[in-house]
Amino acid sequence: MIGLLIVGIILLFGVVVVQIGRVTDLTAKIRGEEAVSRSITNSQAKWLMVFCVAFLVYCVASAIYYKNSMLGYGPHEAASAHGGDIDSLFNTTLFFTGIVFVLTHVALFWFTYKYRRVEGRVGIFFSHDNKLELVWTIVPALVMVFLVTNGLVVWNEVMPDVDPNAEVLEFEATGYQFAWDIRYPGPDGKLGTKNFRLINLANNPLGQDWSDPKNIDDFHPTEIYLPVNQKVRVRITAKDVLHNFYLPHFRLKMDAIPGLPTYFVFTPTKTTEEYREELSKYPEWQVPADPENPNGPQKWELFDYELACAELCGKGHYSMKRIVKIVSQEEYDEWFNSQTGYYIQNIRNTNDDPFKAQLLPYEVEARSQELLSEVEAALIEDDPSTISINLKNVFFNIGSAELKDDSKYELDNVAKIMSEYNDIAIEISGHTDNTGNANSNIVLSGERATAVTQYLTEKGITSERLKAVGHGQTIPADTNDTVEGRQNNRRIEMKIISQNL
Ligand SMILES: [Cu+2]
Repeated sequence: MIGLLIVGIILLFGVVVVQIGRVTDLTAKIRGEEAVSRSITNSQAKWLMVFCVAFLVYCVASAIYYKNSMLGYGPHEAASAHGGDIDSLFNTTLFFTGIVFVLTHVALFWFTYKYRRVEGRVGIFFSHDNKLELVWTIVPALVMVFLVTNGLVVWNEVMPDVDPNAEVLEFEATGYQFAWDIRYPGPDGKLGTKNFRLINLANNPLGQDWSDPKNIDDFHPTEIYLPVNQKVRVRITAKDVLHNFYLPHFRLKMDAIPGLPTYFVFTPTKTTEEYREELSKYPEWQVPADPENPNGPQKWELFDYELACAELCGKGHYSMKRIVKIVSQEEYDEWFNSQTGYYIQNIRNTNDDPFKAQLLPYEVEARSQELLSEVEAALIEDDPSTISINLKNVFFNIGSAELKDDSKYELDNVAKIMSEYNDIAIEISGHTDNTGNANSNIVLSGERATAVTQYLTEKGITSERLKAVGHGQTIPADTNDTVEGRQNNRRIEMKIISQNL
């Protein structure tokens, strides 16, 4: 129906044009061609002047009307340290190009009016004018030199990379069709190495080399958190086609190129909360975020900085959005500490783990804390000797009392705790599962317990504070019917047998 109406309107418009043409022809015949042509020229020249004024007024009015929606104006002042420089660069350019824009338009339309066809007036012809040539070459050249110099100064301030040894928070953004993979370096502060040949969509989207210890704590968060006023270096890269890492509120925009990391260093200066505060002062943000729910949160309350892709990289391009949160250092630390490494979550102890049978430093550290709190918990009991503490990761070669190398971590922790609490004595007990001869199990478990106390003596704990016993299979901790149960039964335990030595 609407289509039919449109066709009808177009047809009618065509008829009107043809009719006007006919009427003009007829009047021209009646009044003479010359007179008609003169009157048309005059009215066209006047209407063009009217159009010029209306157009310029419209340009200025729309700029003023939409001012608060533009980056750099109203609530949208830059949220980064360098952003103000870029904004003032834009303003300077806008000032000069604005003057030229107005002048050329006024001249264009004024000339069509002033030099409209007038009976008997002839144009002046001249082939060359040195003065004119000089003016329109030198003036734009001077303005260009000023703009380019200004631009170079800002470029040099905004673009330099950081000193390789500088304390800077670095994270990595990898664009792909159609999302960003974000990677943070974890507590070691260093991003692990990558190799594109290792990329595997199932459990290694970035191709991290798991044999590099720097990769162990790297984590892949869903949101980008950054502490306010902290210098940040983003390593920007891509996996498939060109993307563009764009943080409009921070005036940061950098191409993401497959195979060639680019960098951008910036310092966020406004927290998300502060930016929201700023927005809340403007009426256009004081409206319900969801028009269907007038009592719900207002638009400014739900504002978030965002990362977008500013390259038309494919049909899902619009979905390359990530929330960016700028928070205080305390909030950042809390968030940072709640993250778990990608390796720890997805790779540890799988077949892709090159450290499968080994203990890793973070595990040793975590176990050290755990053991200390188990000992402290036992010490506040009325009778600590009722509490058996299972010593984890104490391993022996099969059928022998020879300690394996990995056992030293746990035993060193025991030695450390005993030096700290230098008034306690402990009993080390050995236990086995029910395979083999019961008596020889008692002997073996006793020898293993002794091997442990011997190791502790070597670490400087006096033998009076240590007692070794072997219980063999007599005190099982689990069932002996499953492999796992038997494994739990083969163990070394520790008990605090006296305090205040
Ligand atoms: Cu993209």
